[in-house]
Amino acid sequence: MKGLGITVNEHLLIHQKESPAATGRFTKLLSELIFSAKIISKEVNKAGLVDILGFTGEINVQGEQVRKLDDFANRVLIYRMQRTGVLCAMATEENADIIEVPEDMPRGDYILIFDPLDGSSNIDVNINIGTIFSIHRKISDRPYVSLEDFLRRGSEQIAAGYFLYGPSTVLVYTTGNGVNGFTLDPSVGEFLLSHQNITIPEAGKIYSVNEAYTCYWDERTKKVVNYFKNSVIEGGRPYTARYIGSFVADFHRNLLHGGIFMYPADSKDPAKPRGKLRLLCEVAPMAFIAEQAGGAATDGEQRILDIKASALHERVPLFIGSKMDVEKATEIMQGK
Ligand code: P6P
Repeated sequence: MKGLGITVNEHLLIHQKESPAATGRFTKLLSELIFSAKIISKEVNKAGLVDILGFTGEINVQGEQVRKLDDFANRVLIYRMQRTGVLCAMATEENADIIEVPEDMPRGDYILIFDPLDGSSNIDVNINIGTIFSIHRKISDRPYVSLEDFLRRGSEQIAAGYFLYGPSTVLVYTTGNGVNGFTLDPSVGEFLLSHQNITIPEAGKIYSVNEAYTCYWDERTKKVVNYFKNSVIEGGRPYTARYIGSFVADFHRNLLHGGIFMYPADSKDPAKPRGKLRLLCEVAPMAFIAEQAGGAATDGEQRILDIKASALHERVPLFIGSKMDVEKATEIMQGK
């Protein structure tokens, strides 16, 4: 019937045979992620009205001050995802170590890695923020979970996605068979299919990078940014700059409209020479989505999805978005 949208679960059932990952257990996992996101979305949408803004006074493993909403989102996801019965362990950007599902709870062989609330520096000023998730299957045949089960290549992901909390709450995810977007209809509390088979334009008109760090970049990085900043074609300028400072929001805009997002290596923080974004909980899931939508993602040298993580909170430089733009940036970074 026209006007009745397709829910996420209906979409999963329709496409279950096409996506080996889209099993009943995966549906259960995604449903619990969706329920968690609905809880988080409700708090985000009333953040200015209740005492959920500001800081908890703690410092997370990233050395960042933990915001109350970050902590809330992290606790909701850990609590709910532990009870799905299909996970054996998880890792979150907020916690130093992996979190095994307690022995007294039903367990499965899925592994979940997530950033509970990315872009949290924007929370207090009402700018879009998001939850990013990555799903792997346990590989070791040992009864217990080890760090080795987490230090994987992005190409091994079973699924990846994000929730974007903004004017509407949007879910975008892939199970390796294209990318689809769903928008939460608060009146019925369901995510309805709103962006079917998302395809990122081959070449974009947007470049996203924090140019305040120019003085910290190497010469090749400066050359890349100058290419997008100063390209001229007949009829004017091919690119415009857009940078929200919230990765999920910047990525989502470029995914739909085309463009490149860059967070290059820089020398501003000796503790983070390879840039700020985390491979496992931010970069690899977005790279999976970008490639499934016909785009690309590299660290300036190699394909993101080929990088085998060497540490749980490893950071990597990132060039992600429209295929032609990422290829151009990577060529320049490689000195071609
Ligand atoms: P900068 C948010 O804190 C975040 O991790 C990403 O969401 C965002 O893209 C990036 O940091 C912004 O970092 O250094 O430009 O403020």
